[in-house]
Amino acid sequence: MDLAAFSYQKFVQFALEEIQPRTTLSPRPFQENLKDLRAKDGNATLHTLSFKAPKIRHLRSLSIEGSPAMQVLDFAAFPEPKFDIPIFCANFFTTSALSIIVLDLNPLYDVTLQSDYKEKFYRGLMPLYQKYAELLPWGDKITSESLRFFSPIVIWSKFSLSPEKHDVLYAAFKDYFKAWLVLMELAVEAVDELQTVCNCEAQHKYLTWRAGKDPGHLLLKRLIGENLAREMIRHFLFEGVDSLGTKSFLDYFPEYHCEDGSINQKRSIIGKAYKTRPWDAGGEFIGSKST
Ligand code: BLA
Repeated sequence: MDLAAFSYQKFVQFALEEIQPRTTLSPRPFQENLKDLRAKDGNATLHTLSFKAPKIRHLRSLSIEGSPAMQVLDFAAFPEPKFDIPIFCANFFTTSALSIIVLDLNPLYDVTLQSDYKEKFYRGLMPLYQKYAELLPWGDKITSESLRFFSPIVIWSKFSLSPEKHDVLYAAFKDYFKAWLVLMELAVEAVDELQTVCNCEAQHKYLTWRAGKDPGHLLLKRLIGENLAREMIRHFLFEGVDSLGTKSFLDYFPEYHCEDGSINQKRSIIGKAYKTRPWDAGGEFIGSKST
């Protein structure tokens, strides 16, 4: 597919139009130097948007329109910690040869361990994933480190983009975002202060993981340079990583500890991967790892 005619902008447009009647979005100020950027190669452009709302701590979007043919969307919505709603996550990396797709309502709590959280948010949403199971099939091996941040409805897929696939992905994005909006609208504030503390830590753990290990970092560094990429990651994409909690990457993920005290550069330490979808149609975890 010719990527020149293709863009993720309409995904972002849809999300903003859909959310506006449902809450009050206000722009969230962020560093001037992270606003719309041009990559060092002079070709790719980066577009950023950032908002907050009463139940949403941070709704932000980074889209990259690149050359040679590359399109990226990293769109996420992080709830206020008083609400235990999942994190909306649309993460699409597309070149003319391959698209790598993660679309999910990322759980705050590991659903393989906390079945109450899974029941609360995902049981009713299983038909949503089933709608796309065949059209956007499991994208082969995914590390167990990433999997623990995914829900039973995750769309994890890899394919070479065609106009048909693009339409399916757009439909899936719309459905998933609408489903997330319903959860957001229904959410009631935690009455228990301890619940808020737990939600806050869970979100901080997620931000710490992605600020430390997101697979896009290398390319981002290549596009805008090491320093700006670091600022983009910590002050924009995963903003909150330095303020929502005080634990460090190694506090949450001690298995990455190197003898000299540094963080192991590898993305996966456990070295296990899920080659097939590890949940059944009802959302039960059925495992089946491969190394
Ligand atoms: C690849 N991005 C990936 C992969 C995943 C994700 C699973 C496949 C490689 C892997 O399994 O590690 C996304 N991983 C996630 C998400 C979570 C997670 C969303 O654990 C959530 C918990 N991606 C971006 C941006 C860029 C980008 C901004 O968000 C580029 C600027 C690129 N993603 C990107 C690239 C790859 C990738 C280049 C392939 C790189 C590789 O596999 O090493």
